[in-house]
Amino acid sequence: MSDAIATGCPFCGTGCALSVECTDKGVRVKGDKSNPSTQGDLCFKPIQMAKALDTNRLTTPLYRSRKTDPFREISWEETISVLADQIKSLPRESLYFYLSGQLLTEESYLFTKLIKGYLGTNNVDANSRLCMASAVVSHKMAFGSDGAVGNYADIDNADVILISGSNPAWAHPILHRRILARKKSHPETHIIVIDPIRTETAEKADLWLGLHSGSDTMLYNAILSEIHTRGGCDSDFISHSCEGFAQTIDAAQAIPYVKAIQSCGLSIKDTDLLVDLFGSDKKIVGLWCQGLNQAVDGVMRNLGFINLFLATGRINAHKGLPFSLTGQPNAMGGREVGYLSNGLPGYRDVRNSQHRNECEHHWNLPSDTISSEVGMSITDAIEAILRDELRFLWVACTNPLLTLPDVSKTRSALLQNDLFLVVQDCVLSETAALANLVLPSAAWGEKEGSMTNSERFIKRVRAFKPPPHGAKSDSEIVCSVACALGFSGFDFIDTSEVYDEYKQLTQKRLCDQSTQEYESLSYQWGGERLYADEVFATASHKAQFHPIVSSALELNADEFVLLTGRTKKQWHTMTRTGEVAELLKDEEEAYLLINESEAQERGLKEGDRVVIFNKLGKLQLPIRFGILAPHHLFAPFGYPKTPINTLVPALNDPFSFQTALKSARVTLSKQR
Ligand SMILES: Nc1nc2c(c(=O)[nH]1)N[C@H]1C(S)=C(S)[C@@H](COP(=O)(O)OP(=O)(O)OC[C@H]3O[C@@H](n4cnc5c(=O)[nH]c(N)nc54)[C@H](O)[C@@H]3O)O[C@H]1N2
Ligand SMILES: Nc1nc2c(c(=O)[nH]1)N[C@H]1C(S)=C(S)[C@@H](COP(=O)(O)OP(=O)(O)OC[C@H]3O[C@@H](n4cnc5c(=O)[nH]c(N)nc54)[C@H](O)[C@@H]3O)O[C@H]1N2
Ligand code: SF4
Ligand SMILES: [Mo]
Repeated sequence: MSDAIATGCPFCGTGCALSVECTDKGVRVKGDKSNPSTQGDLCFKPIQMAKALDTNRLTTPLYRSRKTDPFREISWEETISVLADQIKSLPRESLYFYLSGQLLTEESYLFTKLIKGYLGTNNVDANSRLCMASAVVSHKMAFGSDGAVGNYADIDNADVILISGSNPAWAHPILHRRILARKKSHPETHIIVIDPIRTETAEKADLWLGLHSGSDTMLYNAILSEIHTRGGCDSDFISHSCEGFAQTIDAAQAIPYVKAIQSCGLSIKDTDLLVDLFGSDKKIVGLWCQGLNQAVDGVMRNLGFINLFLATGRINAHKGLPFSLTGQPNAMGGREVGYLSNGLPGYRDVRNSQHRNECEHHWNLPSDTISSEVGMSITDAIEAILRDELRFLWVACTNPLLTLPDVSKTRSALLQNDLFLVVQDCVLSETAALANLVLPSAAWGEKEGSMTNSERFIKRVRAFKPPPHGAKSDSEIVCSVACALGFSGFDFIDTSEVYDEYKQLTQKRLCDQSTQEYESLSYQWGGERLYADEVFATASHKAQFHPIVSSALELNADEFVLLTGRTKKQWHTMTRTGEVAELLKDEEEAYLLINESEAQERGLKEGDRVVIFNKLGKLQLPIRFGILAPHHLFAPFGYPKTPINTLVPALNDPFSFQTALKSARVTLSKQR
């Protein structure tokens, strides 16, 4: 038996610290009790996934010059030269890169250095665009910088845990366990869930507010205006530490409280409780995730929620705070290294000349090498591919065919004759199957680096087994390509050198980790919670209120809102969790959740297969009964046989360019 290796979970942004042992009977995953962030807790996903680490692995690069040809196995040497030749032969405006919040920090840093520094283009984005972009923008607008404010320990002594657009019972199970532990030890704790679906989280809460999709802004404005009317705002905090309150309260009062609450589909009795709680001294921790982020008004939903906390002086350990939950294990790290199309390492921005200079200097590059132009977002890049403006797309650690909106549009773009598609993945994903060049990567457990979780806690990720022969780590692939392009600055001996170079770029930035040692990384940057001194990262050092326009749901007769999201045991496009029988139990195939009464009105019973359709396409799914707001349906995304994004249009938030993945409109018909 080998020694236990301390590492981190490759799944959700809770970021549990794990201890892994390789035994004669296989890989054994336990919690790492010495980790201060998650204290040894873990759920069943990493335990079960350990059984499938070697299943379906790619072990050799695959190449074809035309997408209609069969793949041919090629050597790594040839692979790197084909890739470098492609990059060299094309104008840099026609290159695009699409990364992932599942890459390790060092991997995202290397990609960012290569693309933004050495290739001089910001045409790179990550799947965080589909996930956290609205939260990033709203944090910058409200607090002056990206970075989640809260701390898991805030859950442990909260009086009220307000969860909106988030189903932690499924998506952040260890945080949910922590929420339930608080309730158990202090039964007077209020757990309140705002979600159109009565999810498992809502089921286990004290109060479920089943609002209509699209009415979050209406709800938060109404609550804010009512708190104000009843004298519950913290005028000292507002006047000393904030700006913009007057305009914000004006906007919030535009629609009378009772009318607003009714148009959300909620009862005054329930929302009155929220108003009272916000007006009290109780500690309220507000958690949110994709129900607020993935919307055409995702930034406004985030800001509307944050406004409630600012207005009542809740940005501290005593009265609580707003705490945005991150989805992927290292989306936080990716944001810190600046992998989105406007970012640079250390929460810098390509539009800021000083930021560009600092990075150029650190990378030994001439001034003005980094472009000041924000790159295209991934959904704009898909359009640009269809217009033949982009000719090269390198996808790493994400499966966009199934997870971007409008699957037929994405498929047409990826299949464009003139697009050279490179996919770096550990298995032949649906996207990799369309590629010109497939780069077999090492996976979790086979590579080294670090990750940052939702509460800004950084920890090491370590290898406990070798990769299958022929697979290379993501870092090694990027460095080999950079060297083949003739770039210096990528001859790192190991990932510790990469981290050491990166961490210097965080010096004196909000996400400062410059004094940390790679080997023993176990560090919460920013301390327990950000802005503890009520000095914010904005120019005026004050937090900013933003007026929010209230909106409500409008549906045509016969139309349903199709909510989409996760299942409890599967991970996105199932490339790894789909191989484990225990994780497929009850989740083998996608389903359509519908209210029983609405199904019965249409003569449908549980298990019947129905067709849902809109102008983008149609899908057939078996129905399950659930409890949802009227005229709402739910289906999980990521199931390759029934890709739900076939029906989701590419409609984006105008500030964050995040897609409204949660609110497709569909019509339902009985299968013929
Ligand atoms: N098991 C599992 N866990 C995961 C993942 C996984 O694939 N599987 N993925 C991880 C990732 S990357 C992410 S981003 C997180 C996502 O974590 P969550 O955001 O918690 O999960 P979702 O299922 O996407 O959506 C959450 C809820 O938003 C609600 N919602 C939809 N529309 C609205 C609305 O208009 N208003 C409000 N208030 N709520 C709404 C939905 O009904 C749903 O219950 O999960 C992470 N954890
Ligand atoms: N309708 C709808 N669509 C959604 C969402 C939704 O709620 N509704 N949620 C969105 C959100 S929040 C997210 S985060 C995205 C997620 O979407 P994706 O990131 O596209 O989904 P994954 O299945 O996680 O894809 C990860 C890929 O990386 C590969 N991989 C795993 N480990 C490694 C590794 O170490 N190296 C490399 N190179 N590859 C590896 C896996 O095999 C897999 O193919 O989906 C988005 N799409
Ligand atoms: S809660 Fe998330 S991070 Fe923790 S073990 Fe489960 S999947 Fe992994
Ligand atoms: Mo996500």
